[in-house]
Amino acid sequence: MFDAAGFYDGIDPISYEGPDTDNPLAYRHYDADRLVLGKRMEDHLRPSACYWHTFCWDGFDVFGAGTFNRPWHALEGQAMAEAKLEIAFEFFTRLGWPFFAFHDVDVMAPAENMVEHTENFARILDPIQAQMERTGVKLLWGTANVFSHPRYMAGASTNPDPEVFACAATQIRQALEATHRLGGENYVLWGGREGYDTLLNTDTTRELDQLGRMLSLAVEHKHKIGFKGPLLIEPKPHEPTKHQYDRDTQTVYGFLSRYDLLDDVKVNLETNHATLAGNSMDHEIAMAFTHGIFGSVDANRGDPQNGWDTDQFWMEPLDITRSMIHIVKNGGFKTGGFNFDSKVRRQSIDASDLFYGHIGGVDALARGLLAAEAMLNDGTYEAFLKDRYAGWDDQLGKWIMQDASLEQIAAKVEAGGIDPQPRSGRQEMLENLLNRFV
Ligand code: XUL
Ligand code: CO
Repeated sequence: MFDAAGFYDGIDPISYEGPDTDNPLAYRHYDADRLVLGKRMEDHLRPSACYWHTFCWDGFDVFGAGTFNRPWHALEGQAMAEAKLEIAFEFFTRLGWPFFAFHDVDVMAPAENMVEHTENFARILDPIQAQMERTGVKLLWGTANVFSHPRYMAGASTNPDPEVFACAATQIRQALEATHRLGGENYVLWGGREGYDTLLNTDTTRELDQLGRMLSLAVEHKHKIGFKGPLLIEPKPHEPTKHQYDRDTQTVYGFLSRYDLLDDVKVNLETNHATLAGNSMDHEIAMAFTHGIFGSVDANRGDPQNGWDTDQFWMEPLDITRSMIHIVKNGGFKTGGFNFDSKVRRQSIDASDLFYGHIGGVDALARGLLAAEAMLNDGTYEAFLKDRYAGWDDQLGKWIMQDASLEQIAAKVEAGGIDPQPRSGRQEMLENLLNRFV
């Protein structure tokens, strides 16, 4: 019998001890039951640990082999999958978080072909359900990995070969049904290789239609099986492909409008993807709310000195607070949460390092949430914004937005009496205000 608890020897369940504790294995700010703006902190943050970085990755990178000593990696097939499952749920319960997230291939015995995939994935669902029932840990989202297997090297939905599309559709069907059966709250589609490496071999018109077709099929199936949660596209501009079609929130919004998918599909925004696209995370969040497609967040960060997806734990107080303000003032998560699509560094080889990463990450989110609460309670920020746009709630603003023609507007200006006076944008004052509460 695999000794899952043994892997975490000496690590007790993590609890809140407050900002002054010197225990590195305790929460300093994440206090699940603390009320923030009338809601429990846990219900604001809805933290979720991910399966792939934490239990599947062995520390390999493009220059070297795995560095982690994870006993379950030495096992094979179903025994490996079940040992990993035990390890994962020991971790989730020690963290005391409400959610986890997985890809089909993360949880199952490895499969060579689609027939094996179908069998192996089906075989792990009862054990997952049993662990969820035993621990009360819930599924934030499920997804299908349709980017790692060599068959997907030229894309899944956007592959030039319809047989590959069919395999991806099969995985998506199975993963969506599994997510539904396990009570998952969302279903995610990250278009890992839905893009191109060179336009010389790519028909972008066909590929976008294929991507639209896959999404429409998934939406239809979601309704057929009665899955109530949203499908979430996860924007990313590139990596592994040179260009990914789901570039950023505004691009995804255009795609969803074009294929008439706005009722059923939202976005899962990842910090490191936003920065790779040259956007800030608060930009992506603000745009998602503006377009009515905010779904969930993959919390992590990149490194400003290298241009790839390093998936580090998100530890930037100002950045987190700016993002949190937009989430909180727009009503927060509905079905989404903060999924930690984050991983420890390759030299962080111990079980304790997994805890340090997740403890620090959720503490940083908690601090950001408290700072956002203070900033919103202070009122200066929202009053400033209201005042800045007040003209649009007055007569002239309403008339322009609702009734006037270009001719009428011009006639009014030409008659004199309209002479706008410049007003400060107060950026420094607002930045100082933010810094005060962080
Ligand atoms: C890859 C990434 C994925 C998705 C799920 O950059 O973020 O892990 O979150 O497929
Ligand atoms: Co992600």
